[in-house]
Amino acid sequence: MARSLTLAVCQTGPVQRAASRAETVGRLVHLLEQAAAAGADLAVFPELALTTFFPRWMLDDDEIEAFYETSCPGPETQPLYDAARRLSVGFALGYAERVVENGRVRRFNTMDLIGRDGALVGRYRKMHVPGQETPEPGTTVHLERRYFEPGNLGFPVFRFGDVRVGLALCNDRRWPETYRMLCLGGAEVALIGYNTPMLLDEAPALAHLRMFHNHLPMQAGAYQNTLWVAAAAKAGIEDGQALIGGSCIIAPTGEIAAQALSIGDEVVVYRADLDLIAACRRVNFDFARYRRPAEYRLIAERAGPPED
Ligand code: CDT
Repeated sequence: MARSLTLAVCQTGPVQRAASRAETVGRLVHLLEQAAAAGADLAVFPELALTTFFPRWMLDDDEIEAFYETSCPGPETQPLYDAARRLSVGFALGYAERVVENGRVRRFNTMDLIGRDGALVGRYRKMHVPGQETPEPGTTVHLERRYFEPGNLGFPVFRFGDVRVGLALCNDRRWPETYRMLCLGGAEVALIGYNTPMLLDEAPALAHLRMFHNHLPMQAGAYQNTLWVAAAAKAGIEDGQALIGGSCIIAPTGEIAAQALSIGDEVVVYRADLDLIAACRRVNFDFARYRRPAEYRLIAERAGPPED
């Protein structure tokens, strides 16, 4: 029997610092309702979907707490989980996670996968945390490394019904290892959330390639790993900074099947044919037959090329 999963990318426009959680969660509920009305089974929201992209600022310790969730769902986010159950649509939500582990406060850039019943299916913590700990002259101020530890949960693959789903966050989408780990873990679908600044102070000459460099690695990742990719941006002018849109759903052929056109709140829905994965594997990617893992040792041993 043919297998499919109807995916929804719930792009959001900016979430300004002045916005209340209730207001933002209300927007997300509205997007989930649109996704459900279009027949979606599973929706993806952006990275840090509940707040402004606060790593663009140096903040005092007492200012940062407001951006983190200490439990998800919490009182302010519960309506989104209630909506999932009411609509019978799952979702993936990116947010800033603050957790106390062994008496130590830890902060992660996190995405949760939520089932159609509104309950947690699984959690992913962003692996590739870009930027700096303090502003560095000549670079876009991007202080994720100040506010988040690198993820410590690996690249898990979860069951959403009978479909295997993996998660990734923003900068993760630029690294081929992300998709390969998800593929080798059995994922058929990768859900990605992102916040990507339009301008690039470290290399202004490359700024016009921001959208190309958004889609290129996701299309390559989908194709080379025979995955469906659904990626949701937080887009538009957020607290004075321009973030790119370009949210999309990509087939295992590497083709963009559907794409957002705006830089505001927008839902894009596409029925993903999961049998296309097997077809793509037949054409080129019979992994078990052709891959040479023993010859790829350097990938696990070295972070980068030798420096001589
Ligand atoms: N959120 C995130 O990971 N953004 C990065 C921008 C880094 S610019 C210093 C990205 O890869 O899109």
